Amino acid sequence: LIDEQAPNSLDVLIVGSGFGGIWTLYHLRKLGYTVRIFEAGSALGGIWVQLWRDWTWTEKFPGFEELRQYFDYVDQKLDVKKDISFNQRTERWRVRTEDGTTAHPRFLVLCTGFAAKAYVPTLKGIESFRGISTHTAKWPQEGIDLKGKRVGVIGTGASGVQTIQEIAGDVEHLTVFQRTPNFALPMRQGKLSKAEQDKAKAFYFDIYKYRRETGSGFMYDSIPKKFFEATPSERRLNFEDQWARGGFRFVLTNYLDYMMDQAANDEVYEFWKNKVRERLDDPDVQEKLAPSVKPHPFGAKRPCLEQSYYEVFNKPHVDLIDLNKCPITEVTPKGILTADGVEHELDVIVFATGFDSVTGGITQIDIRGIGGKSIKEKWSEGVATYLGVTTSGFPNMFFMYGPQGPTAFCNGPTCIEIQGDWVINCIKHMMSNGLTRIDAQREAEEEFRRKILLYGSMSLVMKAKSWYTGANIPGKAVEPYCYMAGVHHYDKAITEAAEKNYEGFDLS
Ligand code: NA7
Repeated sequence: LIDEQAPNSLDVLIVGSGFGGIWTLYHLRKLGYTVRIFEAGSALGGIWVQLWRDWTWTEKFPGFEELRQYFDYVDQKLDVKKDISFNQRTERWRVRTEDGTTAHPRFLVLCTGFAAKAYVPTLKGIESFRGISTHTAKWPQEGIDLKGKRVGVIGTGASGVQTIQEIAGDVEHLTVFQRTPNFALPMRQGKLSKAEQDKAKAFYFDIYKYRRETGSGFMYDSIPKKFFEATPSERRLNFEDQWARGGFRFVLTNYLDYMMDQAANDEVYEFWKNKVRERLDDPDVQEKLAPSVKPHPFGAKRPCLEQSYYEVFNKPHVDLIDLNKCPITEVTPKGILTADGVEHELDVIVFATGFDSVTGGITQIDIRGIGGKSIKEKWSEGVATYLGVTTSGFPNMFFMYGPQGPTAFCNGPTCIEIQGDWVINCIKHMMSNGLTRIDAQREAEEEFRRKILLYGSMSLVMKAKSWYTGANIPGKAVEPYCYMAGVHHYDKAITEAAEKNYEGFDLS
């Protein structure tokens, strides 16, 4: 630290401010040397000979309080505190991996992604199943050949949808266990030629720049208009256009307020429902996959992209079980028993049941900060971060694409570029200014959390039980886990904090 501030100016670095340290500091300084103590604790301490003349002890083996008073007295007499850096436990993380590898980095940056901890529900009899069971997080799993197998898929989130459309052509029989239908959007997959990409590269720079100026980090943005400011035919034409283009456009180039205005949201759903129903043969299946009464607002759960998902359900070897009407009673050695008494015989069960998202990847690591408190404990009642990149009490630790960042509502790479740049610039700032420690202030963190909750409360997202809100994991605090005010605003907010000399942080 000292060397970085003024190269070669430090004569002696002492570790520890106990008796020996203070003694040595005091005397070396009298000799005219430049001396510094690094002390792990936050006050003077240790064992030392007494400044005996003026000090009277009360006991032979003085207690903590008296020792503290004694050291205050020492400081008065010798004026040593000014040359001691407290809380200087070398400011490094101690990291140990499962295989025993250790590291002592100055900074710890968690790039664990938002879906690192798979979730499998507790189902009665789950251990008794004699076939193969697997989770989509492990997909594709070597050694599992689904050809000619009877396969059950539980869950119809993005992973379920993708798995179902991929395997439907291979398996002998497919049973899909659905709790909530997915409002899937047409992907419009297509090949990209080199010539096309070479042409686009000419304006990549602008694409990269523009993505940071949009609400969700893509190269397109919401229509800058409220839903009902547009005429019905204008809306219809826009919907058709975005639907035909495919991808996330239908939700991201929609009107500004369709995730806040229930009536607007209802109209978007109607459009979606009719498009999907056109592709389904059986009215019963239509009602299950695109119900007349929607279970939650459109877009309140992450819509996924599909290619042939709906056509799968027109095939005779595919069954769709509505778990709301007919829940799973138990897993049996042969398959899955549902409440209507039917035992669905299966060779393979695929759990497409999601993740302890956003926080799970971090809390599953035993990370302990100041005072030994684990991050899991800290976030057990609700997540608290400052700017979605740090959390107080865990100095010199950063994370990205995680809690309270735009994560769920952002194009992943854009989010990572914004947060990654921020973290890199912060570390650069610290290294070049001889700073060894950065920690978010509690108050700044609380204020940031209030904003996250406020933005969440303005959105229909909170009306669905999903990984966006933690409601998909039993016992997890239900609240908005991500920043919902838009990527451009997020970028601005975290950049401003850095520009204001890391406002809201304690740096030392
Ligand atoms: P998701 O989106 O969390 O989906 C999980 C699915 O599993 C969802 O359909 C759930 O139904 C279902 N589920 C969860 N628990 C159960 C139980 N106990 N019984 C029946 N069904 C259950 O996870 P994904 O892996 O698909 O996608 C995660 C993200 O990865 C995705 O959003 C993309 O961003 C990429 P529910 O809807 O809760 O009724």
